[in-house]
Amino acid sequence: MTRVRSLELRLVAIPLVRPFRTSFGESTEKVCVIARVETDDALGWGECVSDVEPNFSEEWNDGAWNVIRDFLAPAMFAAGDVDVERLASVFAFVRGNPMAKATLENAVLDAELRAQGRSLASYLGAVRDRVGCGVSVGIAPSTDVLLEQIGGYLAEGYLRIKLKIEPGTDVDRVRAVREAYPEILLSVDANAAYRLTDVEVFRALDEFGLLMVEQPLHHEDLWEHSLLQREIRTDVCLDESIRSAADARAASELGSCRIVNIKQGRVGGLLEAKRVHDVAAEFGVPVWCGGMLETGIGRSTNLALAALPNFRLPGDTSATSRYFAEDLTEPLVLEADGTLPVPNGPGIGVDPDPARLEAATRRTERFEKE
Ligand code: OSB
Ligand code: MG
Repeated sequence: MTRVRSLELRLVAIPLVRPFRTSFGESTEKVCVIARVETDDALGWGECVSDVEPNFSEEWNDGAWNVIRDFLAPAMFAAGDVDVERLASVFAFVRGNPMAKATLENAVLDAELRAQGRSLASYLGAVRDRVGCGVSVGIAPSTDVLLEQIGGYLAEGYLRIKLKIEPGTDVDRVRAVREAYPEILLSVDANAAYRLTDVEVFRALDEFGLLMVEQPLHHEDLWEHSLLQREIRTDVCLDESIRSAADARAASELGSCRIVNIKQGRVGGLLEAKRVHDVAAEFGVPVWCGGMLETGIGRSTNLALAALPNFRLPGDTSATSRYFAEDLTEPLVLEADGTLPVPNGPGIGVDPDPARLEAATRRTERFEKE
């Protein structure tokens, strides 16, 4: 049981080492909400995976901040002594808003585990101490620039390359990458930019031996994904469409995908993420850990999750240098074998550097239990 005494929210901003473009927009900096909770026994940290605009999902930073301030934090304080495994039910009166809910659940869980001296990885049931890393490569200004970027990532040792695609910047780019690198593990992520009538694009992509095609169609359409999956050989992987373990079950039953990308924030936190993992395992569907360009706080959380047994493919959690010149935490550094170590200290196993956190902060608000 944990009693949260106070909550501090910060909006932080850190420049990205290069712009990151997807089918829904471009970012040049990482801007996110960081929660710090203080319990009777420890401090805990949680990073919200929402972005500046509601384009990957319905949530966005200012919205998440207000939902936490006006609904989730008051409910958490009113609940008093609360078991982190019951926190989701304390928050259930708020419809949706998984990223905001996950932020507080992560922070409370981190505090609880720090108080016990136990690592998040051990709590979740980790079976490995390092995690295979891929890179998600944004839509580049040209094919030459893309090939140069990929060459750099492969030289660093990354085990899988994921290309962001959008209509018009897809088959030709993938062909060029495949010709340059015939053997690499390669996938694409459309972030819901296509329609079922674009099936010819995916038939063309079938020729390149891709590991998967991630979220090709509308985020709310499991049915159309099941139709597309029947029409193509490449495995469909769902990201945006999977918001819960129930969605994972529906998608598996329907045959909407053969692989699931798990992002703990997208599904409302680590406990639901573990349930998604378990449902997928039940259906023989491999999962891998996605990312949202998190700082070291969120990426350490992801590394613990990715140590569970059904995370069978390299994930999107990359080293600090792929995102930031300076992170909030000590840099996470890629090992020679293309892995990142799973943090084994108490809780998420890393701490934000106070000076860097302060320098990155644009706004702070504190809430106390009455
Ligand atoms: O769809 O997986 C995605 C980043 C922001 C929003 C959505 C996605 C991504 C990525 C980057 O692909 C993954 C990462 O390096 O964190
Ligand atoms: Mg994705």
